[in-house]
Amino acid sequence: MIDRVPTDDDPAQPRPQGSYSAQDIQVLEGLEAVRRRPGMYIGSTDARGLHQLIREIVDNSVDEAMAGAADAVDITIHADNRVTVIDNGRGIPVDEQATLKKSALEVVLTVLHAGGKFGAGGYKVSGGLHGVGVSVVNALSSWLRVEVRREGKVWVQEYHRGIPVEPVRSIPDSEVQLFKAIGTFKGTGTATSFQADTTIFTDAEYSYETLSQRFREMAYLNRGFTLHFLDERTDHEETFYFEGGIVSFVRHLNKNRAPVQQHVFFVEKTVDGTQVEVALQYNDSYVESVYAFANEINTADGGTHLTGFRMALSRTVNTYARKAGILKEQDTN
Ligand code: 0RA
Repeated sequence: MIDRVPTDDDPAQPRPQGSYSAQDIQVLEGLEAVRRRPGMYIGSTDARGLHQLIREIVDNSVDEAMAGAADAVDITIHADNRVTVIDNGRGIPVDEQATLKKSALEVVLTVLHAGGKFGAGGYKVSGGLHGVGVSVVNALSSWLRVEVRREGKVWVQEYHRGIPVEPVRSIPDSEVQLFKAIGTFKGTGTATSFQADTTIFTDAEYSYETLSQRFREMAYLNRGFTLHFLDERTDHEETFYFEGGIVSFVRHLNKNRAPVQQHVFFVEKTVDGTQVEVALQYNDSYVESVYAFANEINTADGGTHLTGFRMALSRTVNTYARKAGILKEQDTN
């Protein structure tokens, strides 16, 4: 049952013009389901879940980068704990979505699992822990504003607890808020600003360290992609960009150790639509540092990608050692 359909005597609830269609009611039910059981969508409502909100938004920008359509994202934590994320991707489509007869932008922001399904095909590669999309962040925000730069115009929509305050519209430069606040983005892109709902999250403080670490990792995993992070609470600011991607990551890991070879070994291959990258360098210690990722997620417990890599590496080293006479045929591996 829905218990949040706005009524005339409920002025606190924003409400679109006109009457509710069955689809509107489905949207409201979806948002309400997220608000009733946030843990099912965002993992938890503590600090971890709170940080996951930012991650969901930034992951969308990284998806644009993986599609070759964006090369930068700008993340700002404001003094009032509002968060703004701006990318220079294609911008979320704003044209009317055929089945729902609403701007695709509104659909992406309000319909669960609607992200990435519009326009020219979905994303082939997609990062994200839950991958639940921006509509979940919207449902769990007391306020959210999205601005899209596309086709020479800026489009906007604002929401309260995921419910649109007004239809998507294009705005004159004088009404642009988010892109202007950062200033450097021209062309196309998406800017999202949100305030996490404090009635849902038990923790309201973003941790600079947690976010900074994650953004650094994302920069290693997406070579050539720039993440700029500004914390207006403290004026701390960092820019992450690694031309070498995971090669830079391995160099960073071996920074205080003695590498055995000068170069970091790197291989990249796409097999049956699955892209694999490996970077490796030996050092003079006896402890190994292995970091494996799948779809941008650190797979700390390993998995078939890591097992397969280890097997292939051992086999290759053993084969070479036998050929080179370092191992005799009957020697153990
Ligand atoms: C759906 C389709 C397209 C782009 C996006 C979504 C998109 C979503 C987000 C979220 C944050 N930044 C984003 N940038 C893009 C493809 C659009 C096209 O084909 O022009």
